[in-house]
Amino acid sequence: MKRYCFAICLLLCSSILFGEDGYRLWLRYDKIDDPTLLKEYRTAISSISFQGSSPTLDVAKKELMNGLEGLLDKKIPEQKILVDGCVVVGTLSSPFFQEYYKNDDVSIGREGFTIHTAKYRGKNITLITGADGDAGVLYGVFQFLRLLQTHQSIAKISIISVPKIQNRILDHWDNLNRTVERGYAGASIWNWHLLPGYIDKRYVDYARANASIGINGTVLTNVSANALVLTRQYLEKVAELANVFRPYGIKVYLTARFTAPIEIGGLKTADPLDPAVQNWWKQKVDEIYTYVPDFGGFLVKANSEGQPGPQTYGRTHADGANMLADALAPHKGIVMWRAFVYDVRPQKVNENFDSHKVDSTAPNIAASDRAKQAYDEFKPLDGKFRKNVLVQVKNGPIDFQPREPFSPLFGGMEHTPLVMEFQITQEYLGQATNLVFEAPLFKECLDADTYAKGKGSTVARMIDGSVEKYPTTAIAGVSNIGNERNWTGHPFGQANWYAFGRIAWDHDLSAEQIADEWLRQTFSNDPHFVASTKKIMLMSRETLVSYMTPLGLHHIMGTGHHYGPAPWVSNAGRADWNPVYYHRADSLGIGFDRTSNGSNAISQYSPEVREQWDNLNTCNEKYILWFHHVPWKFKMHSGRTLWDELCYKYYSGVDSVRWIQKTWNDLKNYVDAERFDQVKMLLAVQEKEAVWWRNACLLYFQTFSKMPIPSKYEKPDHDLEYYEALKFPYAPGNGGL
Ligand code: GCV
Repeated sequence: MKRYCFAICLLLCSSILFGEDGYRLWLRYDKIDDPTLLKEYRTAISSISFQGSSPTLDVAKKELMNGLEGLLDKKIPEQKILVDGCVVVGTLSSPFFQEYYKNDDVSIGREGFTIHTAKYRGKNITLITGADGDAGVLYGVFQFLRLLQTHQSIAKISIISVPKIQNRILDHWDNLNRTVERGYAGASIWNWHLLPGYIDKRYVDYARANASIGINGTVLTNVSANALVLTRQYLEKVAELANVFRPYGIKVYLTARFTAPIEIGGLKTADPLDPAVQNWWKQKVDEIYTYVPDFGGFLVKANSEGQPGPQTYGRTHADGANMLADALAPHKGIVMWRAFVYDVRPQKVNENFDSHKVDSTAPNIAASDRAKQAYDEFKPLDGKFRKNVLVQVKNGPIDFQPREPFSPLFGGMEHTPLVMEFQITQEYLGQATNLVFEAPLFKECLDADTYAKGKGSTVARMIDGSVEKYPTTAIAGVSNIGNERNWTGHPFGQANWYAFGRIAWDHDLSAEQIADEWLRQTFSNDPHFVASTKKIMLMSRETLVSYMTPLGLHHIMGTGHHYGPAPWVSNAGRADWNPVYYHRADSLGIGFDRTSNGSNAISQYSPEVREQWDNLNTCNEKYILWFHHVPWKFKMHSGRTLWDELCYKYYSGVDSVRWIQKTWNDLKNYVDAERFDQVKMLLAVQEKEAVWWRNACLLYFQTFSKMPIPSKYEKPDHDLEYYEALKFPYAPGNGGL
């Protein structure tokens, strides 16, 4: 009896310990549940042989051994001599691979890898080879484990994989007090107070997860920066994190507050042309490198949303960036200088702008276009930056909206390498309650053709150095990670972290493939489960666009916290913080006229793009209200009037959420209870929020269109006043504001 109770206790404890709480992300390494495949894998993998040792090779070995032990449910021994089924792993320069490849030219760059099967000296073996920096080996190991986790055949492998972009970086908007700006997954994972003495196991798992998808850089701190992180007290903490990440091929970067020389350096100015300021930064950078010898460099938000910058001293963004670049250059560090600027300085305004006949119902709006400012400020600086400066540009011209056209800067800066900045955290995409798979959003932007150097000059090719050869290329994603047990709050938020890494490595991967591999590793390889859930993921972004901001609408969310709809807001601190500024609904129509008759933002694009979007009849309808002020009765491609189309979109968005809910419910038997219930509850919240967005927006826009919501649709269950009165004083994500 005693023994029986003990066994039950053990069973309970192990299920508590290893419950599917999401902590293991996509690196679960559970036993292969297909007996035939398990047998095949066990035959093909009998032992491993690591050629050499280094901190990176050692973590690669540990990962491979742990992974194989879990997946194959048996310990795989190390072997010194070559036997059938041996997995031989090492860098190209190791004696084994030198001899194996002899004079072959293996082009895998600095971080690439190859995996292939071969018959060598009479033995059937698998070879995983990386470039000499070692990280390639680690990436190869993770790819090999991915093949097993996604149930691929490993009988004949022939893979060469080289990242298309050099620096693949997560940007944390984490503050030193552990709040996370636009973070919805708990507190910051960096426990600054306990560092440097206490190394949370999560730091290692963070590094493993990033390395598994090829992320090789992390900006630890918020772009709205705190100079304290540059003090010795904090640099000691930063150094410890860098030590944890180094074996995983991950470099640490920091955000530089422009006025740090004043705030922590005791200087009277932060003017970038002042020699004392330049010297201060030089010494500060030298000091940082004594703590972190492979420090990556700085990310800077300057003269934007209250952050100080060179313009504060009458200097340009180039003056500011170059000063930091000069300090970093001797150490091979880089500056990522953000183009997300919309300062209060007066802007050039097209005389015709706002001249469309607005009537008295039109809200009072400023005659400017925030969508133009980044280009207007940075285009004249093209070619004026040092070689180690990259300008970091958000994917769209405004601010990570559910849908934006690509930023015109991607086609406009011929002489300056650009960093693509995506937002993984779902500030405007339902935060941590909505299931939204972002790969389609990333791909839509990267695959868009800028025509800057003729057809095929896609955004991806403009940043990856294939159109212009740049010494450095980079892509960044604003992290959605927090200290919640499952890292991202919503279990499907993990897919966006995963998708960012995979796309940063290879922007030619399809959203479908990424969803497929993430699902297989994170949940199950069951074909029915994978097919159904993949469908959910692939439709989820378009679904959200439909119930939030269809047809090119944008920036109509709640003020400050950005939670929920608030298209009626017209009293925010600046004109361009107001939703009414962006949708411009009046009795004649709705949408922001950015054509040549309007703000002329369209002029910032290449002629081929301009031609398409400038004309109301040829403009892709997904951007129509981004570029045009469209009459309510305008006939859309569907044959519906604009107003009816808007109703159709909002209603179909809600219908799709309901379809997703139903599809998920039918998958109960395929998913562990914990994550099934979590997602089910969150989908119920999402459905409510979708209905809220739909009703609030349609009721508000109806006050201008004066047209009925077609009777076939369910009626909004509240009136507009009800929605306008809703308040959310403690909505999350506002940390740092
Ligand atoms: C870090 C948006 C967000 C801000 C963020 C800013 C930026 O405006 O709402 O929270 O600040 O973008 O990217 O700098």
